Amino acid sequence: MSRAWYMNDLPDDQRLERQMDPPQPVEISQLRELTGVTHYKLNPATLATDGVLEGIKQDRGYNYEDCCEISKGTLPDYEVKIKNFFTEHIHTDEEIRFVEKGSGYFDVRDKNDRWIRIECLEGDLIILPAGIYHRFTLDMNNYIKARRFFCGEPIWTPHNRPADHFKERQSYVSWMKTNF
Ligand code: KMT
Ligand code: NI
Repeated sequence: MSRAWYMNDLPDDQRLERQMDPPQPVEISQLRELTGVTHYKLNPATLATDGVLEGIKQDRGYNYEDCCEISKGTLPDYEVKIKNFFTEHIHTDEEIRFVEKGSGYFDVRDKNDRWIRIECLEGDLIILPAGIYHRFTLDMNNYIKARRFFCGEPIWTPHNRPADHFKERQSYVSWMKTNF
């Protein structure tokens, strides 16, 4: 997550950067107040021994973990899943992803409903709050391997937009208004 930017709405390949013209970068330090997204940059070289990820998991109560590898050869129903990941949706819980290998883009709506594209690279841990409208795409490298975390029994169900009647959506909107 070295970079984020407001993205254009052109019907180009979803895996391109889709920068505005001229580009409108978003400082990573602004990301939280604009969207409520939390992120950590971890060091892949020391990850196995430095205890940083274990500390975050403990603090945030992430007691479930699995791994998700997205590439044409390894993911069953690849085309369908790629399409579903990129359909705007919310979840009733946080979406927590740690990029172990490869890269991709999480697009999130800011508080004015504009798309911000967040680049996720090796070592990035991204936490999308419950109720935020978002989507995911691979980039032109066509590969990501991510760890998924959850508090308790995982629920991955996406609720496609419009999903404004969900209480988690309403809580997200009022939390943003109150805090940022
Ligand atoms: C999701 O829910 O959008 C995903 O799991 C995407 C792949 S994880 C980087
Ligand atoms: Ni999602």
